[in-house]
Amino acid sequence: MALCGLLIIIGIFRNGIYCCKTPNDFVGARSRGDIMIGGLLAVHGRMMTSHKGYPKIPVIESCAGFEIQGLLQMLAMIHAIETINNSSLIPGIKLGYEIYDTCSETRLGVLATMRFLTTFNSTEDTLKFQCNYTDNTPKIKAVIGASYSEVSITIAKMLNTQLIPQVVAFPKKRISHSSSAEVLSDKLRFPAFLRTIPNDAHQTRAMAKLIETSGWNWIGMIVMDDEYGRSALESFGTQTMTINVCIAFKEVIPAHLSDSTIQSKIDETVKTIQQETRVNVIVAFLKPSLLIRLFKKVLEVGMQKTWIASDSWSSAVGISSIPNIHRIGQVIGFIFKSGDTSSFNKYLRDLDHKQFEENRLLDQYAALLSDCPKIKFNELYNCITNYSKEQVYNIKRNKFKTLREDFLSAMVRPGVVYSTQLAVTAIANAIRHICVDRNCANPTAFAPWEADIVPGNLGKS
Ligand SMILES: *[C@@H]1O[C@H](CO)[C@@H](O)[C@H](O)[C@H]1NC(C)=O
Ligand SMILES: *[C@@H]1O[C@H](CO)[C@@H](O)[C@H](O)[C@H]1NC(C)=O
Ligand SMILES: *[C@@H]1O[C@H](CO)[C@@H](O)[C@H](O)[C@H]1NC(C)=O
Ligand SMILES: *[C@@H]1O[C@H](CO)[C@@H](O)[C@H](O)[C@H]1NC(C)=O
Ligand SMILES: CC(=O)N[C@H]1CO[C@H](CO)[C@@H](O)[C@@H]1O
Repeated sequence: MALCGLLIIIGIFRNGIYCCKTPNDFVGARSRGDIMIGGLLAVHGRMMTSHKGYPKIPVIESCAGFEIQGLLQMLAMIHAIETINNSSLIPGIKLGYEIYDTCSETRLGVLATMRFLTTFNSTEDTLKFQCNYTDNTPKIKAVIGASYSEVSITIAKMLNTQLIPQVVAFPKKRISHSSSAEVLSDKLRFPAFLRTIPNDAHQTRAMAKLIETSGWNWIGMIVMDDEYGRSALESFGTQTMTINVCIAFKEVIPAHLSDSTIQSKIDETVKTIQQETRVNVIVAFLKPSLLIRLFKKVLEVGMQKTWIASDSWSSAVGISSIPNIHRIGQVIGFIFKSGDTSSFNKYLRDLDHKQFEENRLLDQYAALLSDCPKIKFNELYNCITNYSKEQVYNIKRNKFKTLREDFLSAMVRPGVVYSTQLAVTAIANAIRHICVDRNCANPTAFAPWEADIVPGNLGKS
């Protein structure tokens, strides 16, 4: 599909960007198996039409804003499935997967779900209308996703038509929809729904507990201006209401790196910290790239504080490698409890495009990487997510040599990996249970609704 690159350039001047020519172009990653698991992940931040507000014609366009965390979650899902295949958990059965990128949009989530509901192995994607789906065999037996709750809720309603189990691993939040996430806990409306989330409230509660037991009663808070930061602000505010703590300042820093006011906002924040001399403890919910800039300024003015790190930066290599970083004072980091992710890290180190039957998302990443010859991780990160690079879509596999496994490893958030592993394991255990007395190599051996998925050991911070 080298032609596609050309089409894109022409496309920009015409109606938009379409690189999904056949339904299979829409698949993010696939490996065939006896039992297929669907995945709906946000590997891009948005669709191209989002600039212009709304789509004008009903086609699937390319997506923009590549998200490394989404890619890593996809790899974690694949790794977990391969691990189960290689183990003796479900003897004689190969689990397969079909993963789609929702580009963080409901519309693509719905389209992918329509495909999940089509009949297994049908050559044309036929979606059957029936009065009784008891014996139906759709393409997949269970779905992992979606990342955003508004997408999850919509697809949950579609999957419910056949009572297909859905497990959400590590959802992302948009603040305006934060309450809707609770809706999904409603078993009556969402009977086949399960989550393996370390709820964010666990983290803010743990922080509040630390602050209370340490007797710190003046603290400051810095968050970024997105759903992650704002929901932390809200949740932390609620947690501290019951304890004797005063939040002296709440600074909000723009989340988008293209925002030209970031540096002045950071300078202002550092000034506020200097002026609030009573405050020695600062809680920060920011992404690593913003903290790097903040800490450089803190080092410049030379002050020492106690910093409480959220999961977004507590294990970021880019921060711990800032020269003289120890001079900022003490850092206490929180991460979500996670199982052993060393096997995933090893998997990343040995990653190779060729090992995959079909993985467009990894190919896209490799293509973006080849255009970003940056050394420093945060520069590489910015370059890859940079919106101007969105033109890369269908590219020739194996054309690009490196996957920068070191960079991928540095970006791993153990909580995301762990909850994805839990989601896959919960599904696999339900399948194992069913397959004890049936020949599951036959896809009609059981219907999705028969899988009784129960949560395993859920993570907490
Ligand atoms: C599964 O086994 C294959 C073949 O032995 C190996 O190449 C692969 O790395 C294994 N995958 C995992 C996740 O253990
Ligand atoms: C699914 O389709 C493939 C290719 O058409 C075929 O080889 C395979 O046997 C089919 N599987 C089932 C279970 O029908
Ligand atoms: C639905 O189909 C199943 C299997 O064919 C059958 O056992 C069941 O009685 C049907 N239910 C209704 C309400 O028709
Ligand atoms: C994004 O790309 C544009 C054009 O290639 C460049 O000018 C800009 O500096 C880049 N932004 C980031 C954050 O890397
Ligand atoms: C037992 C079995 O089928 N194992 C397979 C699981 O999946 C991986 C990756 O797709 C294969 O390499 C294994 O052979």
